[in-house]
Amino acid sequence: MTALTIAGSDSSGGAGLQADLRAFAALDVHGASVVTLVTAQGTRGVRVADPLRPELVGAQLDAVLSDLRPGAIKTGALGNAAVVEVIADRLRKLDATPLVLDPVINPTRGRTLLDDSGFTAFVNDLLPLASLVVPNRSEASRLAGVTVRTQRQARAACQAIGALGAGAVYLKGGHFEGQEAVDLFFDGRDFHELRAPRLEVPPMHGLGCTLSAMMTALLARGVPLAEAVDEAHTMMHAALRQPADVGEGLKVLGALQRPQKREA
Ligand code: PXL
Repeated sequence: MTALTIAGSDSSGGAGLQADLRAFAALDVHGASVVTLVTAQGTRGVRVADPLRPELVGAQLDAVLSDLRPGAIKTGALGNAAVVEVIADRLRKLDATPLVLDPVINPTRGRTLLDDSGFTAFVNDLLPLASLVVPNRSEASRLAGVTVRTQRQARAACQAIGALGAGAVYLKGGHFEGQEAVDLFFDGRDFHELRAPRLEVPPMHGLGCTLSAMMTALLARGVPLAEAVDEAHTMMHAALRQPADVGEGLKVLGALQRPQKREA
């Protein structure tokens, strides 16, 4: 079983394609990786983010897609419009491969990972191809063009993102209720809330990449979408209990474990 990540390199290893490959491996899925941009960063923040030439991104995609058969594909940091367009061009030609978009715009600390024209290209060219988009609240606000603070706004944002062409939306931290952290999954028709006890976690790096990569790996294994988001949510919640201290700045996730072996 193979999944493909199309994402940026994080030299600290906590996020980006390094986090994606680690999540794929935790779910016994072979990872192919197409690099879109290279960052220079430790755990304190992104110092440099440099997109690759679009031809080089296209050549990687052609090499992978003409040979390997990923069961699911995800995107992460994409950099600029030229890179987004070359990816959309190649993905448009695939039919029925689940596509998960992590709409990475700004890292927790440091330089932007998608410029303004890249954002426009992302909305116009990639969103309509997506099976699932996995924004945080600020990304959802930007995509939907509405502020996302309340539960009602979170639901409206999911519907607006669906109307832009995405098949489903998983909004991280859709709202908070007392002691619970609630994520919101919109399957294109109905809303589902995924609840977990709210944890006191230190500032961390790579959570969004890892969550969307776990979903992608499960889809590659043939797990249906609603089960894949639920299982990834459970795995993430368990992993959040063990932050790893690898540098002076943000913590990263420790061990990733699948709760129990299932058939798929
Ligand atoms: O967490 C988002 C992210 C994605 N991809 C790369 C990153 C980051 C955050 O720093 O560096 C390459």
